[in-house]
Amino acid sequence: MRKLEQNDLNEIHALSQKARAAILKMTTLAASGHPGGSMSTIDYLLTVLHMANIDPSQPRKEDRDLILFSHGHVSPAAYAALGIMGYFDLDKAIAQFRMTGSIFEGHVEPGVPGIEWASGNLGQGLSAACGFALASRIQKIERNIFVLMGDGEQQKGQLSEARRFAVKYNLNNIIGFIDYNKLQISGNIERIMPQNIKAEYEADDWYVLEIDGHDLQQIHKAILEADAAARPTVILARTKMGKGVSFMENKAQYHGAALTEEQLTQALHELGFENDLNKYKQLRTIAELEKPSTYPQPKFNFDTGKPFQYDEKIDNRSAWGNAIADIAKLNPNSNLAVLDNDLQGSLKTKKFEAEMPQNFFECGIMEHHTATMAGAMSKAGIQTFFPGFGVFAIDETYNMHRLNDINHTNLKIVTTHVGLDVGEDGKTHQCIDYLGVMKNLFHFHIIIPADANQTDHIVRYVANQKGNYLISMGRSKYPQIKNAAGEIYYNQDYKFEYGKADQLREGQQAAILVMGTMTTRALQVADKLREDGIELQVWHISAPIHLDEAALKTAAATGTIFTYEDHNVNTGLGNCVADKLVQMNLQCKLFKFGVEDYSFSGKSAEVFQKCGLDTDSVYQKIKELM
Ligand SMILES: Cc1ncc(C[n+]2csc(CCOP(=O)(O)OP(=O)(O)O)c2C)c(N)n1
Repeated sequence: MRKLEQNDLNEIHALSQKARAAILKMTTLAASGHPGGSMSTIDYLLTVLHMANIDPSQPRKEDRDLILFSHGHVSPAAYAALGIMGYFDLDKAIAQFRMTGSIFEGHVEPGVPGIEWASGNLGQGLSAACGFALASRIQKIERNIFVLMGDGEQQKGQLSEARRFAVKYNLNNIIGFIDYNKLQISGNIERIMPQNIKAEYEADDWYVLEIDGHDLQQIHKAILEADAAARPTVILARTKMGKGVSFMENKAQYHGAALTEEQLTQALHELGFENDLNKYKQLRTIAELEKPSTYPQPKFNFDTGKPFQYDEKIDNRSAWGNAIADIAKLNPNSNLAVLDNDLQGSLKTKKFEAEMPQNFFECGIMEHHTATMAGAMSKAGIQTFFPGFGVFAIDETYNMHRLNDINHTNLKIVTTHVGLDVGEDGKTHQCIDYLGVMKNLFHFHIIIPADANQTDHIVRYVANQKGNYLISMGRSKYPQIKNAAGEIYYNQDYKFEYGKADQLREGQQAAILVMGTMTTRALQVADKLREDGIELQVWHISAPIHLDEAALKTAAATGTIFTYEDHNVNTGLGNCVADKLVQMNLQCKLFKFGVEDYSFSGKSAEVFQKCGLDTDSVYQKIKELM
């Protein structure tokens, strides 16, 4: 950490006044934004930028310290400070703030040089810091990770999850700052939600320093102390919202309100500047938008070995556990990690832990934290697998994955217990919306393996992919899928291709489209109908949001498509197929068999029967419809 002299502090003081002027100008120009918290944050932000190991001319240099903004609404402070440090032209940031198409968005985005992580959904930054810290440890990069947070933000529960994690795994290179201005949108933090922030961090065994957040000497000293501390440290910086402009100070209304042009003139005068807003108005009309800064992409090059082949009845989750352990064995000391939320036995990750104990992280029942942390680790270049039951790793954590997706992470989510196939746990544990929920995230690939053999191929395939992937599977043991000749379909010669549908049976009278472990049932239905002389095509759709057009054409040419799934019938495979049929202008009848309400707690076979989704019911329905 760079030590500063008095003349450095004097310079930072002058720069912070300039930054305050920039914050006010950009928010007035955009007629929106968050000047209040930006002005309380700016003194310690500029001090951090002067002390950290960073180089504005190489914003993504490998061993840089990382500075994360958890309270992404202080984007004016971020842009003002980074512009002043030379990451980009400050005038452009002022002129382009919140302009449509500009990188200087309302909440921080990694398209801006110097920004590491998009935020705006409060409460997630500390988890992201943990993810970057774990990644640095695995990659053997020594660095500090600063994370800047609000005080109102401390009300979010995910922060307490992150605090515990940071202490459990000794993430001593995390230095948190809390902008303790005592105000949030609707007024005083004590009135909105009483909380003893200091005591909470101390109770979780953090090292806590409390300082005057506008006193540069105190800030400097606290950062040095935090750097030397053998524990994760948080600096509670007592500040004033709107600091530096008399009529803005300690006024909650300036949390999220820009000054009028008259107010701006007065405020700039107090700060010692002229109002030159007209210059920026002009720049805004002729602005050539800054191009987004690129973020280093990881290169995954794991030895993925040889696929296992299963002949017996086995569950997909065991196949996933075996495959990931095999990859770990073949790639010791690599950038591969697996996380857990107290479900290791069910999720079959014990073999992975035995192979790679240092890269297995037990995160407790803290899924929100884990989802964000996993995203950050993956962005930093660790091939991160986040396994969980569908209801926890998808439904519970959807918003974290949404922010991960916005951050262009490389996350690999592996969910088990999707569909009705969860044993007797009942409706709370039946994730019947995994596809409907996750297909909203534009950069996710969704893969639903048919059996254990295909699961093995898919896990090995995904291990070398960039970007976000979801692999979803049920709980039970199923026989391995066979072709019409009775041979294993997904054998060792099979090659998984994302988006390619697998034709498992031929037929001309109709087609059944199915995904995941429902494939076994669909084959039973088709084989029974064949005995009655009704010949159905059976297609396994492993990538329902990237449907195979050729397969759909062939299926539609029969005149009738049945979709068969243990997913919510309104948002699942049937709807993906319906959409695509219309887009491709294919005409045929479409019948959707799926889950029509929250279901029952019982033995899988009985649950399927009660929902009308067992093979006998579907066989009967198809016979009636043909
Ligand atoms: C999860 C979440 N809930 C609500 C909001 C809306 N919101 C934006 S800022 C804010 C208040 C934050 O207060 P604080 O952390 O004290 O920041 P300051 O007012 O000091 O800038 C709220 C509720 C949000 N961005 N994220």
